[in-house]
Amino acid sequence: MKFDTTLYFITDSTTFEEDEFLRRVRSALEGGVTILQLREKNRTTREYIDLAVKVHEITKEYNVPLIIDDRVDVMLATDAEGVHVGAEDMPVATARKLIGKDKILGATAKTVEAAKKAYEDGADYLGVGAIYPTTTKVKTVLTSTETLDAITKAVPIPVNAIGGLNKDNLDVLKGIDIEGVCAVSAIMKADSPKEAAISLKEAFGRIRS
Ligand code: TZP
Ligand code: MG
Repeated sequence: MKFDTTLYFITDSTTFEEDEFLRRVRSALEGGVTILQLREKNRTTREYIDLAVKVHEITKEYNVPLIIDDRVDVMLATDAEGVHVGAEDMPVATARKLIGKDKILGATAKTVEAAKKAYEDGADYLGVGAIYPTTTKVKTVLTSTETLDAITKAVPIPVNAIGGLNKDNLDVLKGIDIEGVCAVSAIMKADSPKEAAISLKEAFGRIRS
């Protein structure tokens, strides 16, 4: 399936009522996010599926692929466009076997070796980070921009930077052949997710050119 990771929005619903969360998802899509990941850590399977169905209805309106974090079963149950697995989630090769060749499979990689393996095992894109410390609740360590650069050179699939990124701090990524940037809080917690998405996309466009 074709996809564009230029502006990869990862959601965090933890501090919002559902209506407000869905309103923010729509606002971010209005602002031009190109791919959206639903990332839920504290919901039951039923709740995860229910929310994914609602989010999927919105992403479909904007023709933006919905990626489900971690949970292949939730992706299959909702016919979302893809799934993203981290180092502690289902192995990339197993996920690929379960979802088939047409769904989008993303993986997290923090080293060149892990990146190559994820690619060989069937990942379609990689998320690499955290580039900066993040305030989003996540178990992660920092990844240097040197490692990010080396990963982009080691694999032929799109590589996105992630972690603490916002419209004002993308300069460290200049000259590195990333496909796009991932953001949670810069969009999710903005007064206007739409405006935040627009300015993040513009900022990335500037460092890329
Ligand atoms: N993986 C590495 S950092 C991160 C994830 C899921 C969270 C990024 O969140 P934010 O708010 O954009 O720093
Ligand atoms: Mg994960």
